[in-house]
Amino acid sequence: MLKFVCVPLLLVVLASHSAFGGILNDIPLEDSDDFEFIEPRITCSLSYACYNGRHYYFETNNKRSRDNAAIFCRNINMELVSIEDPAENDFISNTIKNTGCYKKTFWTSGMLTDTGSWVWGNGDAVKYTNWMAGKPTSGKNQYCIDYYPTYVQWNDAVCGNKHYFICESNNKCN
Ligand SMILES: [Ca+2]
Repeated sequence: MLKFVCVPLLLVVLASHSAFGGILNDIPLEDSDDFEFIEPRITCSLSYACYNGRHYYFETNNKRSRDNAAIFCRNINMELVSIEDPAENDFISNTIKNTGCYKKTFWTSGMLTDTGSWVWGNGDAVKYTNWMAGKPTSGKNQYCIDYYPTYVQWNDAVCGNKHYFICESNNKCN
């Protein structure tokens, strides 16, 4: 008699388990407590920014050599960026980092003169610096300053290399 009771009971239990399993399988994964939401990686999307009352333009679509980047900036009434102090450097490096652009290389206007001194595009001497560790070496024709990816610190690079770049202007902004 016990066998006749137990077998139907076992069948009912198995059936309910199966049905429950079926319901679980029908629940979309994102409704489950086990679902781990992964933030989409922020893509680099950046153009104009305002700092200290001045406009900055971050070109993140087309790469140019250092000289062609300077020409591009002049054509939009700006100059390839010169970084005069830590605050300006922090604004630029933080803007690059916070917009997901930290994996890209950006030209500044800095370059090495024939006399071995670093100057900005406006002719001013490079006084404040934010070189990466071990830089500059000025080796292998690396005579221009860029922001190196990820570290977002300065690197000496071959001027003819094509990179993204940053322009700045004296135009007022808020
Ligand atoms: Ca500047």
